[in-house]
Amino acid sequence: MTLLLLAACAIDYVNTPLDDETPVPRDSAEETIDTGEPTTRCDFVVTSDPAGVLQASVLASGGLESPVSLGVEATHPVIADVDADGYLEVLAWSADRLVQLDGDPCVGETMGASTLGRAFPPQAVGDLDGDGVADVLGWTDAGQGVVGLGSSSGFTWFNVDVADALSSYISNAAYRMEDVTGDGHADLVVASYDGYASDPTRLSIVPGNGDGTLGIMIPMAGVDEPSNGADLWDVDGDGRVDLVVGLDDDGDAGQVYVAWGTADGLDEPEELLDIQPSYESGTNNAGQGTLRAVDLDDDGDHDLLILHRPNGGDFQSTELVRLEMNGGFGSPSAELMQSQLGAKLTLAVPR
Ligand SMILES: [Ca+2]
Ligand SMILES: [Ca+2]
Ligand SMILES: [Ca+2]
Ligand SMILES: [Ca+2]
Repeated sequence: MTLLLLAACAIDYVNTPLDDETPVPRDSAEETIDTGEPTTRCDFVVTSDPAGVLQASVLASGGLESPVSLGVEATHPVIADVDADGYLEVLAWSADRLVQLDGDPCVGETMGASTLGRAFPPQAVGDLDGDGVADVLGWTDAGQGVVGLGSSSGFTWFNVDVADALSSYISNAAYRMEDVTGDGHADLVVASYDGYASDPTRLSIVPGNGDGTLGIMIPMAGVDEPSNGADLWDVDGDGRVDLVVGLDDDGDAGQVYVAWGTADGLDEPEELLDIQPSYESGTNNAGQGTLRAVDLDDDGDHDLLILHRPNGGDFQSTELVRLEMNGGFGSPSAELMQSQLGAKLTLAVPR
């Protein structure tokens, strides 16, 4: 794949509050850099280094600053303000426990990890109960769904049934939980496949009830190949949330699909882009990865971040590229953001 390197846009990054609340300043002694500005808050992206240790890259000036190690080997990171203090936290899966990393990398703070006493990797983040505070959802190895409702006083945990949406091999949640059924309540979307090689992806919606609980799984049209990445956002700006899903090294390696949002669901997926057009069939090619959407250049629509193996083989050569999604997709240009990332499928963006 030829990467067209785009000149970084000289746009000052503007912090986007997650809600209308004024950030609560924390103990100033925690901050190692005095910016001279009012309380600093920013967004950052989490990937991992070749050893699988999480690292944060602050979003600034239309791109990503150099990554800073978070000192914790973990997978399945999600980023959201789960305690309503105006600062982002990272939830991740480390040493078989759910951990929360606190601290603001935007002002040079070290993010410290604490164990939440739960044993499931985060899969998705969103506001399931509509209280304005981000919630987390995941499932255990045994397929038991778990929801943690975020609040200023900590999480409220309970089990949910997501078993019908999962497969015995691989199941990936769309990173964000957003309303795709049109009732105003955030929903879970799951992409799962039953084995390696060219098995198709089953897609399903597990509708949210608006109180954190989930309803009966709704199957939707799937795609022909395995999928390891999925995210929900309004790609074409028509006011309806869309599903972007794909990225495997088998079948049509590197293929990404979009399922356009309808009034009450998601349309049949269609081809969106292919980051490995040199591989149109076969198994174990380059292209396996994951994807997340984030507005890197603060122009109001999201860019697509794709973490993938451009050369096949192990994940030592994983790289992160940005695809511009200006009001749709057209022929996306790719800009290399980071290379030589390690652990596979470790990519989180602010909810
Ligand atoms: Ca917070
Ligand atoms: Ca919530
Ligand atoms: Ca819904
Ligand atoms: Ca849309």
